[in-house]
Amino acid sequence: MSYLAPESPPLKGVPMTFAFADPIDLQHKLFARLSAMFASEVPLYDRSLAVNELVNGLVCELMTERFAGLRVTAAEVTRASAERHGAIRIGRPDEYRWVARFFGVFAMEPHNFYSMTDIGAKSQPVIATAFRSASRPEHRVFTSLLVTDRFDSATRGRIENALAARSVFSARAQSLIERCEREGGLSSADGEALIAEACTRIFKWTGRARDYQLYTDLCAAGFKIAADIACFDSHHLNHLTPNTLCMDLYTAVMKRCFGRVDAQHFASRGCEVLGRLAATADRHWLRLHLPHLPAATVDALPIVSVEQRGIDRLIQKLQQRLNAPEFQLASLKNAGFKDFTEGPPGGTPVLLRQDAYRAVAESVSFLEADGSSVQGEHTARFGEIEERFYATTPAGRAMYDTCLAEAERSRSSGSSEATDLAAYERALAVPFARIPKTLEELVAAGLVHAEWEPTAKGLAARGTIDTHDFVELLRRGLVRCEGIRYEDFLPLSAAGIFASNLNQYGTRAEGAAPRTYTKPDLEEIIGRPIIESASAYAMSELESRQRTLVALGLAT
Ligand code: OOG
Ligand code: NI
Repeated sequence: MSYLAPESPPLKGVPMTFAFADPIDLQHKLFARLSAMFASEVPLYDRSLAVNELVNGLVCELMTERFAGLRVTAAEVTRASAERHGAIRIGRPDEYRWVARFFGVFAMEPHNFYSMTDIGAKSQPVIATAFRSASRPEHRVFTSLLVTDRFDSATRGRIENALAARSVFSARAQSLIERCEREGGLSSADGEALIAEACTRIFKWTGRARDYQLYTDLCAAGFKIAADIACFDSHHLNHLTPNTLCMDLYTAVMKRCFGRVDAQHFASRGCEVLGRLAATADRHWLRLHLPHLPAATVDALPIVSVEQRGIDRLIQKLQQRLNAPEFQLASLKNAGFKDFTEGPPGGTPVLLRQDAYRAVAESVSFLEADGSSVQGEHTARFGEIEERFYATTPAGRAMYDTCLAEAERSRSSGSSEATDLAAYERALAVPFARIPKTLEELVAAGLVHAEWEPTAKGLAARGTIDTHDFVELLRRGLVRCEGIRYEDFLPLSAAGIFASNLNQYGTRAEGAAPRTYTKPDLEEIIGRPIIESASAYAMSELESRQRTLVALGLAT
């Protein structure tokens, strides 16, 4: 797909009209290439993609049993599995601005300001935003910036010194970005050239670092995150996180692949998880997880109850597939899987759930100032997975935060869930019981955002409707709604992930007077405004309500 540049000024030597590549197409190419790059760098990631696609395929198969007449093609499973987010950590503000300009070429704008500096025990010396498209958010990159004033002045000086030496964006990459900004787009060839810069230089893991002494000093002082940034010479991807259609099944499969649970234990967990999904997945679940399915198609599908036999058969099929050599992850170097999933418990469809296999030690060659090199190891890159649910309203978010805090409190009061998954899930379910489990209830309680539209029945009743209340309109079948998917991040979940793979719970500020960073500080560094996604979700809901009222003759 391509479109003509709007009123491009005729440039010398450039044809009067020329086609720019569609930035969203370029974005898909960029992420497919980055994923291939990361898969060749990290064997476990490559295998986890295969696990994810296998699990997603099985979930879709379950859905074809639950929704009579539903068909999901292999290509659709691949597409649902290809959505992903990345995470990178940047050292200098000027580098950060280049990264923002780079993502601008791919129609990815900064969304939300996250400060990890003030979140209690889990704090890290970074601030961040996430780059994604506002309207087609299939790929995102959580991009952190190290804030060096959190360190004592000697350490700060050493970090800044190390960072000053590197240049991650080549002159070629810079000029392609400048051309895109100047001309309003890039040709396919230039887009390809910039993607090549990304995959061969900017985000590539080189296995090379500098200054072993600084590296070991930073790690010993508890600043692993700073070591991960300051001693390396690229913005290497920390992780690339695919999207799962069923978190609990994915984690169960991964634990089996790592040899942490045996086939029998897996079978019972698998049946439990699939049984729960088979019993609860409604049309909203389907639209949320497979958004390419048109609403009218989904509405026309009769829901049938799936028998236990059907579930057992699916799990048996999965077990057979998992015997293939490519799923024997225990034979690869690994550090196992996290014990528990971050976020709400399964079946509470708000925000997002995340989990991960732990970071593996990778060998690194440190180049010293005298030209010699030292062999070392670095443990930072891990394998995250996520499942996305509905965007909360401010009231929903407050309730989520309260539930999570309560869950944390009961966890730290020493109950026995250390490694017992069943006990952990029971304990987590208690505080979260007050969050409803279906979209209709969540919407009625004002906890999540939805997009509204009139039904045929509503349009037929135009002129006779006596209420503006959407919950009542919904009850009467005059309108329908679809939950808005949460496309952003959660600092506490992120902090849990940082903590588990840095093997370090958090870091204290040691700077004399560490400042508080705000959104305008990061906007100044980036040179463009950061979009507040909470307002964007609220605005889409409001606009859909207004359109619906007009269509029903209740507003003009
Ligand atoms: C980023 C952590 C944030 C997430 O999924 O919440 C993140 C990092 O580890 O650099 O990726
Ligand atoms: Ni992540």
